[in-house]
Amino acid sequence: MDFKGKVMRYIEERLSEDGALHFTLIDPDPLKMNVESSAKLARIAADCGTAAIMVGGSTAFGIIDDVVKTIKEHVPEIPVILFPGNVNGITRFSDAVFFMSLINSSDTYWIIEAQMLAAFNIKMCRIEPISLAYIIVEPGGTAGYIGHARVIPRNKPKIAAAFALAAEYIGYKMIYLEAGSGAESPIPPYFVRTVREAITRPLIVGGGIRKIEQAIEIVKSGADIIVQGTFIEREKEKSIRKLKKIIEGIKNAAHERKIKK
Ligand code: 1GP
Repeated sequence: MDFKGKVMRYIEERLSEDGALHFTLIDPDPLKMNVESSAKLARIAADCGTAAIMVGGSTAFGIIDDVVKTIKEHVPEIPVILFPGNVNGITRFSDAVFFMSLINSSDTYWIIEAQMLAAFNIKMCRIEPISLAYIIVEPGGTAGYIGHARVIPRNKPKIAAAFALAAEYIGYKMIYLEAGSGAESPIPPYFVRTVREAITRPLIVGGGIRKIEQAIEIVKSGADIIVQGTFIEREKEKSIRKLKKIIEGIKNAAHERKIKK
């Protein structure tokens, strides 16, 4: 399917159909993944019902072109969205890019300068930019360290909510709450709820989500999109049954949430 220029519309349509979605993050770090294993994981995730494949990571380099091209060949039915860790995380083979700004960084490079450096490249690649405010919460992992984030303490959800509301007022299309890839525990439900209540734009939550109960609680608290990377990477084929259940759980939790409203 051709998603060129239609990815944000696809996300909005899927959100209005399903209530909440699951995205799979593939980190094409050549030290742990190769082109074939990345495409295989993407295929497994799509078979389980994930709604999009995100490709990127803080330390990804080198093989991004081949990884995205191969994923597109093996998984044509859902979009591939870049999740770039830096200006080198762009490839013309993807459908869209999260044009993200790490809004709680203390370094202007991660807020607007990397974006300035990448903007014309994205225009020439003809991939759809989807503006996204990226907010890193404690512990923050590699993304927090590399991005000079002033990580938001877990007992200060109002700070994150204020960042998210400011991002919505500025005009970002989506808000992403990140605990850091591989975080010991995901962002807690009360934290997600506080941010949800402040904003109307789609809310993405990721980092450390491994169990169905965690995904369900986060959706019940108002997340629109759950991102999983490490869990799928670690479990590989073994994740199929569990991942199907998690994605079903997300859908059911969103349905319940809708009825309660
Ligand atoms: C990281 O939020 C994503 O950017 C996914 O985190 O790898 O912990 O699933 P995990």
